[in-house]
Formats: sequence, structure tokens, C-alpha cells
Amino acid sequence: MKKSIKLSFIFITITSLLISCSSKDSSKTNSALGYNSAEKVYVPPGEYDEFYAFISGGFSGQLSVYGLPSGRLFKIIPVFSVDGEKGFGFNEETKNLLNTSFGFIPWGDSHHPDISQTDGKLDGRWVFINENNTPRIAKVDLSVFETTEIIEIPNTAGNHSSSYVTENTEYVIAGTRFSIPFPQRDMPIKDYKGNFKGVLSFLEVDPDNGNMNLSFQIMMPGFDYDKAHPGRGDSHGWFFYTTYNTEEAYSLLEVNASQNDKDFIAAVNWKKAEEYIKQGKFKTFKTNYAHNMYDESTQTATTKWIKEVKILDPADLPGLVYFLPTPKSPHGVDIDPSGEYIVGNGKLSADVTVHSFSKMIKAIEEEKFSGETYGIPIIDFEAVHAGSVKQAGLGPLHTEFDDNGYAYTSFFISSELVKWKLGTWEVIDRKPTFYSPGHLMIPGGNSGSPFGKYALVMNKITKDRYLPTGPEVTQSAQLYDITGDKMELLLDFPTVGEPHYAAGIPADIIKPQSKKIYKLEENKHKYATLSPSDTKVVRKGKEVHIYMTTIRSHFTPDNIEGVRVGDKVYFHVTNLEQDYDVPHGVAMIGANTSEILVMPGQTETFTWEPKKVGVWPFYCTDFCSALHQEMQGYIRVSPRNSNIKLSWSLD
Ligand code: RUQ
Ligand code: CUA
Repeated sequence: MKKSIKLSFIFITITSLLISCSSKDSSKTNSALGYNSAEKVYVPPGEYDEFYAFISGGFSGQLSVYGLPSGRLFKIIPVFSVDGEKGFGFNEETKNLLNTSFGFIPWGDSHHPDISQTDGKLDGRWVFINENNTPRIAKVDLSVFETTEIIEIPNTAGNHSSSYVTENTEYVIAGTRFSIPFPQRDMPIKDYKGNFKGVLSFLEVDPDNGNMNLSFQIMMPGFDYDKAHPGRGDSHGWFFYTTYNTEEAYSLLEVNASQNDKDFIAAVNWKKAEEYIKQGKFKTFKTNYAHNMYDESTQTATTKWIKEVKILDPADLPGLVYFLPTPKSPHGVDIDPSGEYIVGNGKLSADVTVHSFSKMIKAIEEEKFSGETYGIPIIDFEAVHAGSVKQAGLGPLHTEFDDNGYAYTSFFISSELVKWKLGTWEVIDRKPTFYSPGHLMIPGGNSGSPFGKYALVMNKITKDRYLPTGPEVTQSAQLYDITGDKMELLLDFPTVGEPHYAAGIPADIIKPQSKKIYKLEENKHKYATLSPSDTKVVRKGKEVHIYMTTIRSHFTPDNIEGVRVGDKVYFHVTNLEQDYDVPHGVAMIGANTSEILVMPGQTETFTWEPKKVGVWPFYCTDFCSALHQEMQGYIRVSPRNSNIKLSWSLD
């Protein structure tokens, strides 16, 4: 009785908040947004969400983990940008992950997370995500929710048509948004046509550990390759890419790349590509790119430099690539769960164009081509077109699918989510979004078995939706119930950075495999110290290495003397705890790196360069016990020329 009174109080509060926010503009939220919606997203304290949502951070470079339906934020996983909270990219163990052929790059633009699959179903082992700016693909291990691999993509600029996986995670793919000179060189921009190329990359994934390896690239004409999706079912073995700027314009693209009535969806037969590779029909090109791998046993990332890449040229290799004409500057290309429909979302079109995979195969057999470009056949539009969703809205961007034969498309210009039926192409329902949606996500969306239930729409613009925070306001995600004929807006929550795609998965697939601690006996870190009695301080020239342990609630050693101005001090900290959720952190006055947060059983290295003579404190940054405030120590820093011997105290 008591409980239900409390609950209804919460519902009334939430409801009245929603009503009062929307009262200025009644079109903002429908009045049905009441008890019912609040109940549908309410996860009582202590209970779990049904789904995980991995939402890309866009220009934050990170990946955030939310629960659905509650919209609660659980973790921000640092991927392409350094992160002060976790020491990611600052500490010795993780900084190699951010190496590239352009040097150490502390920032990235993350777009499209995609979860690994087995037999066309999400298996929840890894999330792959692309970096658009300095082209890279990362792997996040979902047993620890940490980035464990980042591979640079050569011959690419604007790694946007990435990072989707095939139905058995045979490959994760990457594609270039901007075409660039191939090979890259100093040349006049006006000679773009024919000299600039767009490269599509296929990275094979090791089924045991998820490790990536760039198997081959396909050298395509100098268009912009915007988005991609894998075939599935019968179309497994194919990958589809949208292109725009088939005009090959190099200035004022806003106008010059919108001339052609139709651009293309490129259909790439990657099984054919594998055959050509086996037959040796590739050319090997010199390159130099970074492959950064985090080793869980040494808990340290290392960089390998790769010097060669295999390239296939579709002009010489029949059957490898076909172009499917698609109106008008298509952005998203999405494949329905059966693998039959290839949905092209023309940004400048009011219709959604759908091609048929079986018609495509027939057209290829019957050679129904309307021409060719750069040696690649263009399939006749009518021969491949399955149908169009007419006047569905303005500015279609992305489409996802449920498990009942419906598709859902986001419309950027008209700010709508539109539900339509596969096969009949009729619009079933439309709901406003607030405002200007980019991607949407249905859990399991990029797989043969979507889970349905919710659509999460990610909006680029929020204007008056939240309390103002100065000129910069948040982007948002909106959750729709899609179980009925009519969709229902349930929840609206701010996101970290600008979300592009997201990937959702039932929590039950991931939860059981989530690690609680790192086992001390498996810790092979070069500087691991497995007992307080093994701690020590060692000088190597100007380097001072502190082999340190933490356990509630003290550092060993805690007081260190004999450090000099101009030294570089390495705190190699092993957290001896073997209990779930007991990290310790270390921070040192004047440190110009980040503090580090060390998980139970883990060793991490924090560096500090003392600049001033004196006695300087360090302390634990994570409130680990009632005596956390006592978890502290000092370092005595003497002048450069002093000859005070290194000494330290063990408790
Ligand atoms: S994009 S908002 Cu970077 Cu996937 Cu379409
Ligand atoms: Cu250890 Cu606070």
C-alpha cells in the first residue's frame, strides 16, 4: 500500500513536470504522456533496465552506456579521446591506443557503434565503433566495457561509412567519406576528377578474441561514401554503401554535389573479393598505419606499424561492384532483417527508395545495365527498384526495422519518425521528434533478428526542450514505444556529445559475462607488485619507479624521499583488492597527466614530473572506505643537485 502511494507520487511528479514543461507549446508532447508513459520507463530503485544502449558520442569521441527504458547513464567508455576520469590516454598502459601515423591523437569523432553477431544475432561480445576524423576503428570488449584495440585505416579520410559487422562478424568494414588523391600526394585540387579515389576497407575479425586485421581495400571512384550496411540472409556476402557527390565536385558541394538526380548505392560482393584475393588479383601498396592492441594479461597497449595493404580494383575485377541508382544524395542505406530490401534514404528527397536484392541478382544475370562508370556497371533503376515510400516526410536519413515487418525512418527536415510497412510501402504512423533527428536505433537493428519494442531517436537540435545552459545546449535521445500500431513517445533524455548511431541489446545477453574484478594471479603487468612486502622505489637515471600497492586504506610505500626536481616519477600502482567495485585512485599535486583509477587486481601507471622543491602530498581519489581520507602520503622533492638517497616507508 505504502509502496504504491510512493510510486504514484513519483508518477504524478514526473507527469506534472512533463505537463508544465510542455504547457507553453501543446504540440511538443502529446497529452497521453502521463501515468502510462512514466510507468513504462520507470525502473524502480534496485531493479535493472531491460536493454543496454551504446550511444556514440560524436565529437566527444567516446561511447556512452545507457539503460533502456530508463535512460539512465551508466558509463562513458573512453575510446578516441583522452579521459581524465579514467586516465585513459594519459597513463602508460593506455596511451599507445591513441597512436596513429599522424602521431599521438588525443581526440576523435565517434559515429557508429555496432555489436558483434553470430548467425545474424547479436552475441554481445564486442562493440566496434569508427572514428571519422583521423580514420580508425576501435573494439570495445563488453566483458570489461573498455577499449581494447584501435586500428588506423589507411588511404581514408573521413571514416564515415563504417563500422558495421557482417552476420557472423567475419568483417567489420570501413569506408571513406572524402575521396583523396590515390596515392596521397601533393597535387592541384582542380585535378580531382579521376585522380581522387574512395577506398572501402574490410577488416577481418578473429572469432576467438575479436582482434581486427585489415584484409583488403577496394579502390572506388572519387565519390563520397557516406553510410554502409551489410547484407544478411540471401544477401549475406554483400555490403551496401551510399554515395553522394557522384558529380565529383571539389568546391561548393552544397550546390555542385546536388546536380545529379540520382547518386548510387554501391553493392560490393565481398565473397567475390575473397576469391580475387585468393587468386592473387590484388596489388600491394606501401603504407604505414598503426595497429594498437591492449593485452589483458600485461594490461598494457602496444603499437605495431603495418607497412603494406592489399588493394582490389573493381575496374579490372568483374562482379565485384555494381551501382544501384538512388535519388537524391542518399545518406543512410539500411537492409531489412530478411536481407531482401535495400533502403536508400535520399537526403534531398521526400520519398524513401527501396531496392530489391533478388531483383538486383536477376538484373546482374540478365545484364540489365544502364551504363557504367569507371568500369563499374550501373544497374538499370527499374530493374532493381522494389518500391518507394511516397511523400513520407522531408529529408529521410536513417531506417531501422522491427521484428514484425515494419520499418522506421527518421526525417531530419520535417522532424519526424515515420513507421511504414515493408512490401506495401504504406505509411502506418508518424510522430514528431524534437528536433531534427539523425539516426534512430531499435535494439538489434543491424541484425537479422531485431528485438523491437523501442525505437530510440537521436536528435541534433533541442532548443527549448531543456533548461538552458548558455549557447551550447545538449543533444537528446527520445524513446518511443513501438509495440502498438501507433508509436508513443515515452521519454526524452540528454546525451553525451552528439550521438550518431547507437546499438541496443537485451541486458541478459551481456550481464552474465560482465567481469567483476581482474584476478591478481593473472596480472602479468611488467610493474605489477602483488604484495605490500614487494614494494620498492628504484632510480634509473632521472627516472624514479615506485612499485606501489593499494588496499583499504593505505598506499605502500606512503612516504618517499630522495626524489629531485627534474626527475620523472612513475607510480606503478597495483590495486590488491579482490572485491567487486573497490577501485583506488592516485593524484599528485601539480601532475599534468590525469589521476588514475585502478580497478581491483589491476596495475596502472601514473606519471609526475616534480618541478618545485618541497614535501608534496598524494592521495586516493576514490572514496574507498570510511578511512579513505587517511589514504595519503608524501614525496620529498630535493634540489636537482642534492644527494639524498632514495628511501621510503612501508606503513
Ligand atoms: S551520421 S545522422 Cu555520422 Cu551516421 Cu547520419
Ligand atoms: Cu583508496 Cu580512497
